[in-house]
Amino acid sequence: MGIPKIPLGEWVDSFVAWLTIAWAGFFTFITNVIDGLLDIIVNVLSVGPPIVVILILALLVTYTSRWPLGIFTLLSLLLIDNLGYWDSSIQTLAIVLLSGLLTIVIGIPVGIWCAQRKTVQRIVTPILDFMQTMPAFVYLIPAILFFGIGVVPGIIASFIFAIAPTIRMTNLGIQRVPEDLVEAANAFGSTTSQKLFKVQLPLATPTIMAGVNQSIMLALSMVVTASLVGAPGLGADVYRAVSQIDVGQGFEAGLSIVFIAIILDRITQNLRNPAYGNIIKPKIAFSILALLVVGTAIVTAFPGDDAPKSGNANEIGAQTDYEIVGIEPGAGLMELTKTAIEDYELDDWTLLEGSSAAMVAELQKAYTNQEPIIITGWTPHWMFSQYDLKYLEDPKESFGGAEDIHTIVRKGLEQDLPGAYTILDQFTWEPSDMEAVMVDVTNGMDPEEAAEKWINANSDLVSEWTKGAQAGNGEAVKLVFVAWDSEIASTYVIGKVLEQNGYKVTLSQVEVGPMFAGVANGSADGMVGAWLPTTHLEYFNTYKADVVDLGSNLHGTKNGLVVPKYVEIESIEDLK
Ligand code: PBE
Repeated sequence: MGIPKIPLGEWVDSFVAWLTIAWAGFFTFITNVIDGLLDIIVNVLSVGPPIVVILILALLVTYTSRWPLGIFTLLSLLLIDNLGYWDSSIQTLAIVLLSGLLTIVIGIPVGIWCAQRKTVQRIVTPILDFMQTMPAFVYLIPAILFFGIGVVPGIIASFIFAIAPTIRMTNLGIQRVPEDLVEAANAFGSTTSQKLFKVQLPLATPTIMAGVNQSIMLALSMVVTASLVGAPGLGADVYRAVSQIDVGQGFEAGLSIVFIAIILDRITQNLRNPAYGNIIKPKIAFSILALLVVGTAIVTAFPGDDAPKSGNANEIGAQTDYEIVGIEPGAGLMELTKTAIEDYELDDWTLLEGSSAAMVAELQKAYTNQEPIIITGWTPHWMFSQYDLKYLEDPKESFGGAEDIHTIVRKGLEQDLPGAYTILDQFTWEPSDMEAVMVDVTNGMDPEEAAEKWINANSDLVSEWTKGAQAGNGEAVKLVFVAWDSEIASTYVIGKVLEQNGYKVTLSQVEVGPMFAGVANGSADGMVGAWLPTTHLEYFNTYKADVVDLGSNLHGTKNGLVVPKYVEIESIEDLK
């Protein structure tokens, strides 16, 4: 008899669920503060034409780190602007600066406290180890529930991930202050705070700054991860490039991140001893900079003509911040939504990029609080049985009509594994079948178990798929899928059926572009999630010469904008 599984995951789940509800007010407050601060930074950075900020940054780098680096800054930022990544760069810079600021404001005091009290250090050190080694992705999950999707959970996750070096190095720097200096300060009768501010901190500053520098670099390394929950900027550009296999865009956005990293690194490293500090006193230089920043912040905070968007009081727009909650940037549904935004001239609206899971979390949160929300949705999906939802009417048919989901396999599969090929070819089911699996998975059943349960309950249908197929002998079959709830269901079911027929099946979860590319280049044997003729048309056209289309496995899907029934609009036209 084994020891039953400790329900650790469930405990964490219920704790987070409790926090989400009990602390809702607190989280809203934090969200507003961070959003507000970020807005200020973005406003300051995007005041005037890009060249102004570029010149100021170049001057700042020149001042701290000599002129060659200043020229490098000038050229690299001009290149970023030329490539079209300036706006994204500002977003990224703002996110990193804000996470950096938070790590300084919170990290340095905690570090000082650790240095002063051994007990505190003993408690904080293992917490820091935990925070740094727990994969940063994990923080995103509760962060979405607490702060919604967008930039705030990204900043919080970056902050948690990045704060450790600042705390550690502050602690270390203060402890490393030579004992005799501290004793001398004691002998002169200094108070604790005199000792701290006049002796310990000044001597520890280089070490502390090294910690801050590391924290900022770590925050920058989080930008791609943060884009999974909807944080905008260069990270989102990279994520989109991966999702769509756009090598060029990936390189350009990645290069921009590298430039920004170099610039931030040099500035923070040399802040204390500016290269030209003897020409202009650091106090004067940084006072000018601070005045400039604060001045711009104040000016931009009171824009004289804050005209309401589109001139009329669009209620639903105001309530949802003119945001439509999207999914993976590469999803066909995202392209369709962009088309819809154009067709209906919804110029004020933004489509948030993130993931299907983040979208569902956001829906769940809004639904619990009965708040308005607009999401990109599709059928078959379990959310329609879990919540009272409706599609917004689409009189312009931007989202197209009902579609089929196709099975697509690699070239040569028919010759190599005729049995597996036949099963994949004969696989076909109804939306209601798919939904049954999806509901079980949502309610916490393991997808494999849910697939098995459905197969056992539908053996007649399954035997039609396997009819005439020669059984396998342990040959490997690799299926690829995207973590859309619909595709999780179909892929696990067909995977299980193949397994029951003697194949050794692996399921790989990938992004949309890689799903098609993987089958086209033969690194995967097949997939059952190609939505045609509309949603995945572009991917299909790109790869159709290198794949075999086995036709439809399900008919009657739907894409569109979805809202809870309590939201009082009926049509996409009402968003205008
Ligand atoms: N979906 C579900 C996918 C296809 C399957 C609608 C989110 C997409 O938009 O690409």
